[in-house]
Parts: sequence; C-alpha cells; structure tokens
Amino acid sequence: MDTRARFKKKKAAPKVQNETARVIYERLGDEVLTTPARVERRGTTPCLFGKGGTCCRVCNMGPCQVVEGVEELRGVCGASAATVVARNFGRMVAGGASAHSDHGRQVAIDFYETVHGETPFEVKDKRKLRVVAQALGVNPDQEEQALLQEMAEAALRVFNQQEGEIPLLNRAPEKRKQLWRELGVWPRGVDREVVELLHRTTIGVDQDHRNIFMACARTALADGWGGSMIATEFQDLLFGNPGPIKARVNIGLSVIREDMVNVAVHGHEPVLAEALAIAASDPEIVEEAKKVGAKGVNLAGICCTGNEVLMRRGIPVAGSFLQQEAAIATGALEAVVVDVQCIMQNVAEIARHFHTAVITTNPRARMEGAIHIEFDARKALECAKQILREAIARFPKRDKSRVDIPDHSVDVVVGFSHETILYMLGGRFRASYKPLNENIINGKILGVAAIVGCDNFRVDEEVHVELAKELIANNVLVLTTGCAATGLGRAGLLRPEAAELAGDSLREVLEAVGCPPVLHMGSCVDNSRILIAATEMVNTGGLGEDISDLPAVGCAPQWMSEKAITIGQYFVASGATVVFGPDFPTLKSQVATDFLFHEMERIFGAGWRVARKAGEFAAIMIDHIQAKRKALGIDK
Ligand code: XCC
Ligand code: SF4
Repeated sequence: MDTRARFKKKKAAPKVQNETARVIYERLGDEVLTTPARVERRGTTPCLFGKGGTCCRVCNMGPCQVVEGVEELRGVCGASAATVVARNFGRMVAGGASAHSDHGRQVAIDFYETVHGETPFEVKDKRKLRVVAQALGVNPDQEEQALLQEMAEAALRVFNQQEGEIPLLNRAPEKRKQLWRELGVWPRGVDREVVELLHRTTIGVDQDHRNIFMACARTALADGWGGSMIATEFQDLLFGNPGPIKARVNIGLSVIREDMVNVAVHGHEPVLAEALAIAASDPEIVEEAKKVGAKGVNLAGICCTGNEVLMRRGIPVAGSFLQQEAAIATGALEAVVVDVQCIMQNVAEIARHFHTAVITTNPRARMEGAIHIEFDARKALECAKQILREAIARFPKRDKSRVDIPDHSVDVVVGFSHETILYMLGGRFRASYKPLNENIINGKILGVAAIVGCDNFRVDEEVHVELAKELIANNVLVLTTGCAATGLGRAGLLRPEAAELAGDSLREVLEAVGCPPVLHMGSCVDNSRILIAATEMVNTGGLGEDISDLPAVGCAPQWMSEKAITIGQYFVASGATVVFGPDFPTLKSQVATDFLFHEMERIFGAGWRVARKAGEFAAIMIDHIQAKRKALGIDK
C-alpha cells in the first residue's frame, strides 16, 4: 500500500470528552489544531517510563530509565526505582504546593495592602475575622485596625517562617495534631518545606523513598493547612464568604451574550476577576461599550477563577479546563483574561483564528501571542478598565457569521462554604454539624465523599458524573470543588431537584433543607474548606476522634495538574483516604506504591488508591465508608 495514500486518508474526527466542546469543535473542522486533535496525533500511549514514574532526569549522567527489580537497570548512580519514583512524586508535590501557595501569598499581600489603605478593596467578611485571627494565633480582642494589620503579618509569616510550626494546623483535631508532632511532619513554613523537598530530591541527597514520602507529607500539609488555607480564608475576608446562590454553568446564550462585550476570566486568583466585575458595571465602561454597539460588558469564568466568582457573585462559569478552547471558538469572546495556572498555551493559538484578545496580567505568566496588561491590586480599577477597554475595542471586529453559541448552560445552586453547610444542614440546631452527624450515625446519610480536581483531555468526562450519581444513589453526600464541580454542574447535579436521584434516606434529608445532593465548595484552594468541615464533624462528636475515623473519602478521577497530587497527599496525611485515576504516577515501582497505598495507611490512618472506571471508584469509596461505619459501630 502506498504510504502517502495512507497519510492522506482523512482521519476520523478526534474523540472529544465534552459534549459542548464537541459541538463547537465540529464546526471548527480542521481550521485549527485543538487539544483533542493533539491527543490523537500523539497517540494514546504516553511514555511508559515517565507515566510510571521511573524516568529520572535530575542529573546529566542520565536521563535514566529505571526498571524495578533489575539490578543492571538502576540509574547510573545506582538509584533504585523506588527512589526515582519517590523523587519524581516529591517534585510534583513541591510543584503543586508552590502553585497554591504562591497564590495564597499573593492574597496575603493583597490583604496587607488593603488593610494599609493601598487598594480599592475593603475587608468584607467581618464575621470571620475573629475565627481566622485565632487560627493564626493572633489575639482577636483588639482594636480592629491593629487586628487587621497583625493578621496580615501573621498570614505572610505562614510562607516565610523558618522554624516552629505553621499555626493554622492547630485547627485540626487533637489526635491528628499529636500524630503530626510525633511523626515530625508539622510544617515549619511553606517556603521552607518546598525548598527543602526540592533539595532532597536533587541527585545524591535523600535516597530512602520512605523518608522522601514523609517529606512529601510535610510539604503537602504546608499547602493544605497553610498556603491554600490562607488563600481561601483571606479571599473570604476580602471578597465575602460564599453563601447559597443561584447561577449558571456551561456555554450558553445567558453565559456568553450575543449583544454584549464578552470577557472570560481564566486562571485562579479572584482579585483580578473581582476588579473586573466592579469595572464592568462602571457607568463609564458601560457607556464605552454602548458606543461600539454592545449593551455592556459581560463576564464569564473559566477554571478556578470561574469557581471563585461563581461562588461569591453568581457570575456564570463558561467552562472548566476542558472548555477553555471551546469558549473562544464560540467566536463571541472579545477577550480571555488570564492570570496563573491551567491556561493551555493552545488558547493563544485558537484565539489567533478569531477576533479574541488573550490578555496576560501576571508577571509570572506571559504567553506568546498575548497582550500583557499587568495587574496591580493597588491600581486595581485602572488596570481592570484598561483590560476591558481592550475587549471593547475588539467588539466591532466580531464576525457574526462565525458566532456559534450552543445553548447548553444549566442552573446551579452553589456557595457551599463550610459556614454555609453549618447553617443549611444545621436545621433546628442552627449553625451546627450536629444534625449532619446524627444523620450519618442513624444511617440516613451513609457517609461523605469529595469529588475534586481537574478534568483531562485524555479521560472521558462522564466518570465524574456517573460516579456522583452512583454515590448519591447510595445515600452518600457529595462535596465537590474545582473543575470536577463544573462538570457536575453541567450534568445538572448542583440543582436541588437533583435530590430525586439520591437514595430515599439522603433524599429526605436534602429535601427538608432544599439542598442539592452535590455541594459545590469552591475552587481547588478551597479544598481547605473540606479539611475544616471534616474537623468540625470530628469535633461535633459521635464519629470518632480523628479525621481518619470519619465515614468519608475523597477522589480525583481525572487528575491532570501536579496540584492534584499535592492535594491528595495532604488529604491522606490529614487522615482522609483518596482514590485517584485513571492512573497514578508511581505505579512502575511496587515498593514505592506500597508505601503510599499501605504503609501510609498504617502511619496516617489513610492511604492512596487508584481506579479507572466510575464503577470501580464507587465500589472502593462505598466499601471504605462502610468499613469506617463498622469501626465506629454504626453499621446496620
Ligand atoms: Fe486546573 Fe483549578 Fe485542575 Fe481545574 S481543577 S484543571 S488544577 S483549574 Ni483545580
Ligand atoms: Fe540517572 Fe542517578 Fe542522574 Fe537520576 S540521579 S539521572 S538515576 S544518574
């Protein structure tokens, strides 16, 4: 057969994981190379050594591919598969922790500048001030200005402290704190732990996989109970604690507006999106938009920035990670404004085929083909207006014949911060987890599961949805964050009416309070809300003495970013077992994987698991919940 003819043969359209994106891509045809097409071109099998964690490239004698159990296939330096795998895992944990924590640090800086009168923002959530002050070891009984300033300094210290203990971990259950102290994994300061983990995993330093994994636990704890928690709490203080709010998710005509200048906010730091939201309703900006024939400026979120403004302002989310290209390819976005994390370089490529401006705003993250307008919280409104003007100027260039907005958006009810759950499920006791605990003890609620993390162009998006349905049908209450939450929203599971999909007893509990069966708790840094909720359940009583006693479990079925690995590691080190899929980055070393899956279980009372299909996830998670119920003596 003529090979050229074979190459010329028209390929079948690439498999697209997401229905809305598929509709949009179809119209795009071969005009531009999309991510699913790239997945297809690269083939379905990623590098096996890389995937299983046994490719070491930390020194220039390598890179070495290592095979477990084959002496002559150790690294040139003699490194074993377990060491290489642990090192690579450690570098992922450090990478993920650095991302959440650099975000958290920026929020702390914004807070510092705000309380010193340097930004247009103000502290919105005064109710939470005392709680956060106490958690940071700051005396809450002082005059407000002094309190705010001291809190700002204490928040910054979480990052640069060199010795001692990060105070926020004191919020954990007593038993857990004791364990962390005994194990020597209580982190000293975020920056110190990340630097130390990177140091340990260079050539010729830590060569005991157990020791490396314990350092991973310490660094991950610095993220969950440190950097991420600072991000969540100080964002709440600055922009308000999320409460129940109705909104919409997914691409649709009420999300991307045909008659308005559309600006997508994509990335992770809500401060930029908050400033854009204020600027978008400024009469001056509205007037300018009208001058070019639009009714005004419309904002829509993508990824975790989307979750942040969805939770606090009800601004619609156009898409999760999976839909960033599709949102642009509707042909109706004047600008995609990005800050940091999860912004695919291909976004600039797609935008090039439309009138859409990609605007980078953060000095840490620039992109070829983008316009750079640096965002400075101290000049937040000026920057935001400059960005919006750039978008407004693009509106007349929109080619109406290329606009295609599938009307797929769905109603959601979101805003389930730990405090919202406290009030909503609190019932007649008000502001208490007691009714929740009681419903778990009496078996109406079997347990609690968190579905968190990314979506992934190599995985079928239905996994999240099928899994959530299976869990709620079995009376498991589901919490969710990140892109998983957006996916579950698209499937209609964030509506109170979805309670009808729940098992009878869970349904009864949900309908009494008007709650959806899947509770959206926010962005990925907001996984720290889950740590607090779990602790609250322990402290409320009746469900054991530690997070590891709870009939609760987490999962990330489509993990993609290093950040997800860090989150998994801090959940496990905090006592919550997690199931990841469809694969896991240590599987080519049985020795290392055994440590994470079994030895950690003995040390921390929780371990890692891996699953592929929704049914496998559900089976592992429900079994886990049932085993915990049995241990508590509340199984029927
Ligand atoms: Fe990124 Fe946070 Fe993952 Fe989504 S879930 S793909 S990390 S945006 Ni956070
Ligand atoms: Fe190879 Fe060892 Fe260098 Fe890694 S550290 S690349 S295993 S020689």
